[in-house]
Amino acid sequence: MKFLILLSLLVSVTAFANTDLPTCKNKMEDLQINNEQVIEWRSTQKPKFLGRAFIQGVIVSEIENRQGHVHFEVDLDKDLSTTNDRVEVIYNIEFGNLPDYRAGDELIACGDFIVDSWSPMGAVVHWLHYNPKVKNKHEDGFIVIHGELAGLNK
Ligand SMILES: [Ca+2]
Repeated sequence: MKFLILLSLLVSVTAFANTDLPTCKNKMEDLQINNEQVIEWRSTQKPKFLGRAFIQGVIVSEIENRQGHVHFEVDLDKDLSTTNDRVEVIYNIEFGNLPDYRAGDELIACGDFIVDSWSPMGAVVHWLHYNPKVKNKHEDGFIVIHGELAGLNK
């Protein structure tokens, strides 16, 4: 009986987390969270490599906040003692304000991944917003911080 209660709790938590998220598209495919793929790209791909990222991690710190762009250091395995799984996440506030945030908050991001030797983390996830251009095809992205969605304000 205890097991069943625990199981139903787990199922409801998981369902809540998934139903609230918009779909993260990669061409025709619906992406699932791909932290492991992103961590592998980060360590194996060359600068300027491009991929599609749907990540879930925790905010370590705000690296900078200027010219309308907020830069986060995000840890993808949520173990703050390891740093080889971190990426820089950049959000343009032109596409909607972020909720209040602080270190330790959960951050989910759907956008473009790029290996970037200028980044302190060596890798960036950006383009976390809808596509403002009709002619230029690009998948929509978004950002979610402790459950609050941003990036899709049109
Ligand atoms: Ca870590």
